[in-house]
Amino acid sequence: MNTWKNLALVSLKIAIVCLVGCTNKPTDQQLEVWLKEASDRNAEILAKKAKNIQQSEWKLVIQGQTLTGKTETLNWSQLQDLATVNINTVDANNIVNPNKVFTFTGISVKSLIQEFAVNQEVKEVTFVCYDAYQVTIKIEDLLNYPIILAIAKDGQPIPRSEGGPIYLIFPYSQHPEIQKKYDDEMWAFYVTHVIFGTEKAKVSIGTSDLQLANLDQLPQVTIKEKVAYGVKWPSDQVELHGVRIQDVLSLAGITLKPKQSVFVSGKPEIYQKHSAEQSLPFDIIQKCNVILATRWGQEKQPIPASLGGPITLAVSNKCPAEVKEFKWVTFVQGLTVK
Ligand SMILES: Nc1nc2c(c(=O)[nH]1)N[C@H]1C(S)=C(S)[C@@H](COP(=O)(O)O)O[C@H]1N2
Ligand SMILES: [Mo]
Repeated sequence: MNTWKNLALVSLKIAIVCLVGCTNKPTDQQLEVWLKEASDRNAEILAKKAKNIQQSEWKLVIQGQTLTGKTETLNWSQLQDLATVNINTVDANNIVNPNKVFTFTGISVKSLIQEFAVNQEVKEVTFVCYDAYQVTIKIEDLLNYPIILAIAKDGQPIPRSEGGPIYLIFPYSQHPEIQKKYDDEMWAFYVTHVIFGTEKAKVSIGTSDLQLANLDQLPQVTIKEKVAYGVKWPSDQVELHGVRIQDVLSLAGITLKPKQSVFVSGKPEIYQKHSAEQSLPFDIIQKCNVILATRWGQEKQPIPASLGGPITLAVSNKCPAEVKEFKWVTFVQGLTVK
C-alpha cells in the first residue's frame, strides 16, 4: 500500500472535516473507512497505469544471487513456455467469492530457483511489484510448496484488476497450513522482479557506478526514523546509516546548483518515472539529511532485499514538511540531476 499517499488523502479529508466543524474529531472507525477509500482509489490509479503496458510487453527480471552473477530477463513468450504448473486454489483476494476454486497456471518459483539461483547461498526470495509493493518468502517454503507466478486463471490472462499479468499465488486449497505462514497480503499483484537473496549495492550517477566500498569512504550519517513504507521493518523507530545525497553527488564529480533537483530512481516501475513528486530540490538536500541508507540497526547490518535494500532512500523527520512524506525509494538504483 502506498501509505504516504493514503496519509495525504486522509489528512486532506480531516482538513475538510475541520472546515465543517473542527471540534468533531473523526472517530477511529471513520478514519478506517477513509483509509480504505484512499487505498481503493490508489489501487485503481495503479491498475490504470499498469494497463497501459500490454501484457505481451511484460517482462520478469531475475536478479540477486544468480548463477551467472547477472540479471536474467524473461520475456512474455519465454514466460508462457515456463508456465507449466496448474494450481487449483481459492483466490485470497476474491472478496466476492472467497470459497471459489480457480485453476491458476504459472511458473513454479522452485523451477526458477533451480535454473537461475546459486542454491546454497540463497535463504529467501523477494518479489517486487510494479507499484513498489514487495513480499519475501523463505527458500524452504518455495522448495516444499508449489508457489507459482500465475499468468492465467481458468485459462484466461489475469486482468490487472485481479493482480495480473503476473500474480504470485499460494496453494491455499491443497496445502491449507501455508495460509498461516503467508496470509492474503503475500499474494503479490503485477510482479516484475524476482530477487534471490540481496543484490550487491550499486548506484549509477551519470557515467559513474558507485559500489558499497565507494559509499563507505564518504562521511557516514545516522538518522533515527520510523520507516515510511510498508515492508516488514520494525514498527518503532530504527537507526538508518548511510551517506548524504550531496556527498554521493560530489563523489561522482557533480556539484548541485540552486534550482536543480535530484531524481532518485528505484527498481520498481513506479520509481522509473521522472515525476516532480519524486524529485528532491537543491535547498532540501542542503538543509536536512536525505540519505542513501546502506545499513540499519545498532549492529549496522546490511539492508536485505526483504526491507527494500541493499540501498534505500531515507528522509530525516527534521526535513521540511514537503519532503517528510516523500516516498522512501526502495532498491535505489541511480541518481539523476535535473
Ligand atoms: N502489487 C501489490 N500486491 C498486493 C498489494 C499491493 O498493494 N500491491 N496489497 C496486498 C494486500 S495488503 C492485500 S490484503 C491484498 C489485497 O489488496 P487490496 O485490498 O489492495 O486489493 O493484496 C496484496 N497484494
Ligand atoms: Mo492488506
